[in-house]
Amino acid sequence: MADAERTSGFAPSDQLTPEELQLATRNHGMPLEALRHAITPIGLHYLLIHYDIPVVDADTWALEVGGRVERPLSISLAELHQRPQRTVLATMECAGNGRARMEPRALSQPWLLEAVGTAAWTGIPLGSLLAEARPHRDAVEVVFRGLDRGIEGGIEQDFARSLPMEEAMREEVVLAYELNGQPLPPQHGFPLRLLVPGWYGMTNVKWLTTMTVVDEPFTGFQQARGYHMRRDDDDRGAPLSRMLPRALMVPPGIPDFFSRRRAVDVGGCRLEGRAWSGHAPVSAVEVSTDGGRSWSAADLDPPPPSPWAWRGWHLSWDPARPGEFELCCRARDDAGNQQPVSATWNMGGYANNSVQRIPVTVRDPAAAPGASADRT
Ligand SMILES: Nc1nc2c(c(=O)[nH]1)N[C@H]1C(S)=C(S)[C@@H](COP(=O)(O)O)O[C@H]1N2
Ligand SMILES: [Mo]
Repeated sequence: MADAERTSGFAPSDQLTPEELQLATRNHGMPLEALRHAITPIGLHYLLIHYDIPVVDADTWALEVGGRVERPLSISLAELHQRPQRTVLATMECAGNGRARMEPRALSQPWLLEAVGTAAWTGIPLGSLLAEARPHRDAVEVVFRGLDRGIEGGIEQDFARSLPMEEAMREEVVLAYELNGQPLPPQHGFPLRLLVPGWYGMTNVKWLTTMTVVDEPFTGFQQARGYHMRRDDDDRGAPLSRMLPRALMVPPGIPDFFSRRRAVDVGGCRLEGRAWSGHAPVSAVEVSTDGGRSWSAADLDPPPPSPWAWRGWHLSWDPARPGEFELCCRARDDAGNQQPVSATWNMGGYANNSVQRIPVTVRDPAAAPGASADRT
């Protein structure tokens, strides 16, 4: 039982396994300098694909809506395009973001901090389609099934997740066929994906093929086994849903190629980044330049155009002398959730919103290696 439940075990603390590297090269993160874009350009948004990316023929594909409904539906992509559309700007973060920084580290996609992006998703409101299908009174959830199939925890499955009826009917939930004004790229779920603003990434089922209204909670692997905050093998754990608050900073200055350690010149420096929470709007961001011993309030940019998108922040920093510094940032939301210095460990390495730490070397520009050569 313990072995079947455990998807893949734990990693040696100081070595990346070949399997983790294999996943890391398939599923890329958003380079943190792309935090400068309010809307993440296509190709810089992070990617997470459990199995293989399906190739879908848009002419023969149809979305099937069935189960506990009075009017089952089968809708082609062309028909979906003719319905009233809605665009939602939303920040999406993988529940496993930060996993590689947990100790011991769960063997899975080894995210550091980059499993996030913000996009304009266009499609049809899910509620309108459900209303048309007329769910029975006993409906409790909708199950969303993707076209991708694989084996996980020893179980062969289609990627599938469910949502309670009342969440599915929320007005911001869409079935999206466009990303930033372009048809969904294959890797982001062409031709149609679910988008539930505020929830962790796994909720947003890609390559959607069926939606089934059910009268009891869905027990599929991704719903009942994966994505739970489990302390040990015997713990069922609480299911993950909405994103906890997190602030991220654009790493300042310039990087060393291999270590990516930052070099910043003595003098003024603008620290900036973005922060989000799936529970409530971000109310504050604080920055530390001394490894978390002291904190200063950052200035928040005007609220984003959508309550589901991250909010920009900035703070000027004047490192007056050369030396070693550790920059940190943390966010709070209106619901009173505060980003912890160190998040609670759990078996899947989920929801690790521990504060970001960026080691920075502040240098005297005149003494910097190569500086004079570049400037003449
Ligand atoms: N069908 C399907 N949907 C899926 C997944 C998947 O593997 N298959 N991955 C999920 C996970 S874990 C995340 S974090 C998001 C990632 O969406 P993106 O790749 O468009 O950023 O998609 C979710 N939807
Ligand atoms: Mo994810």
